[in-house]
Amino acid sequence: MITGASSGIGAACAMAFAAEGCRLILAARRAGKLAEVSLRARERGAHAVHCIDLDVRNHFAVQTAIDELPPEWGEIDILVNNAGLSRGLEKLYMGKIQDWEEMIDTNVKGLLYVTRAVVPGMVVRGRGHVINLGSTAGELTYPNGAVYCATKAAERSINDGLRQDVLGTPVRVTSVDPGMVETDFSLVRFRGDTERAAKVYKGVKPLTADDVAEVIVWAANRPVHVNIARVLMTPVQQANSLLFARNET
Ligand code: NDP
Ligand code: 8X3
Repeated sequence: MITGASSGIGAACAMAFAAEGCRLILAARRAGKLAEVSLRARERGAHAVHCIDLDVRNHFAVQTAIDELPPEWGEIDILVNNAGLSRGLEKLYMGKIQDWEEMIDTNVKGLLYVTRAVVPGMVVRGRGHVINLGSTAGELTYPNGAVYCATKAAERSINDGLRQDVLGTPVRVTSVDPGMVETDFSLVRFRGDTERAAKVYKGVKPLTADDVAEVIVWAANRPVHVNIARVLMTPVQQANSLLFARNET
């Protein structure tokens, strides 16, 4: 099951797991985009695909979606907790409360809701792997991004806490923490301002969504006794969330 599978890293994960012949549950709010990803995933080799129109901020909807999965889809082996977003880039004391709430509700509470709905089944069945999307932003806060960075710092704590809480079961827990990845992320952050979004990637060859998906599938494909706790990955031109070597052009 991949949340936020309608674009970017989530859609790339759908393709990468499809190439492994997996059965995929794809979740996001934009049903049309999900249907396109679903079609491509089938062409790529997915054994079968089940799409769920889901807003992870709605606890009741998340729990119901998991509880009401058709029986042949009920046993989720791998959960990629990917749904997430940033909104705005401004000084904390000038930030918009609505933006903060959207980021916290999606990146922290949404991740918790999906985890709470899916992991009990993994524990009972004695198999499962949760792969959470963290970020370099969770390691080192950058100016004007305190709330987004805080959500990814929270992901880090939740990832580490869950790994401790499933200890003694065969369930694995991994955080994949990328730096700059060129997706719709900046377009969403700047609410469709393409010029401002393009500036984020100026003079840098960013990671692609496929680069991240490859690492996620790699973590999932380790032998069952191996748990990859965390993978921090950046473009070569990025050292951390603050330091870049941009080409002068
Ligand atoms: P995209 O904007 O391309 O994709 C975000 C996905 O999240 C979309 O599929 C969107 O689907 C989904 N989503 C957002 N809000 C909700 C919601 N309330 N309920 C369900 N799905 C939701 O960005 P990325 O692929 O880059 O982002 C994916 C993850 O990777 C995020 O967690 C992000 O924080 C993280 N990340 C991104 C980095 C980057 O530089 N791009 C770097 C490090 C981490 P829909 O709108 O259809 O609901
Ligand atoms: C996304 C990467 O640095 O733009 O998590 O916040 S960054």
